[in-house]
Amino acid sequence: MTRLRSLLVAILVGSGLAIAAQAAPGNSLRVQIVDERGMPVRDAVVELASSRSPAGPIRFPWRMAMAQKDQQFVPGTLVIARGSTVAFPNLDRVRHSVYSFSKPARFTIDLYGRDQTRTQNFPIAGTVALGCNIHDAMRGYIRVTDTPFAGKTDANGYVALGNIPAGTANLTVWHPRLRAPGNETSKGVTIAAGAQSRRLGVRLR
Ligand SMILES: [Cu+2]
Repeated sequence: MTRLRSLLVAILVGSGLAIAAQAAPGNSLRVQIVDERGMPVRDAVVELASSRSPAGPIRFPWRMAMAQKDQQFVPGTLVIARGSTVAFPNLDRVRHSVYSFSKPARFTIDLYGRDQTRTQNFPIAGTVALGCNIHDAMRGYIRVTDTPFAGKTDANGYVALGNIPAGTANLTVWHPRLRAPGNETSKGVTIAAGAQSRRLGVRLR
């Protein structure tokens, strides 16, 4: 009797897990970007576009901010959803400006000082290269995306995309030094159920 009861409990627990797994498929894709020599590429933006993407506003867990610190744009490369407003806090003692000549967002924010901030909205998807009128070496990039399945690679070239729909999708990789039109390359991928990983080679300048 005890054995029967434990068997019943095992069946109930097992079916419960199966139902939970069906309700939240949790397909994930871990991508590593490497260059021609097999070295990891850091700060590459990876976007997965699927026709089965969920509707509604896209929210990323990181801050929609590009600071100016030690005469650099920080974090240097920022992924945002189309329509987002980005803050540009100046954390330096010197004054900075922000400008872009890029097609998705041509704008100039005049010089502003320490502990001041300015904001800019980005209604068009694409790549926005940032500069400062005073410091020519300052370079920053905002990648404005239309998909919730996006991120940038870490120091080891890895990025993880979670809760992605199974089926066919398009994977785009962008990096400021990627040797391709628009500094980006795309390929079709098929997303299976569960966790999967891919390693993609790119050519850099
Ligand atoms: Cu500056």
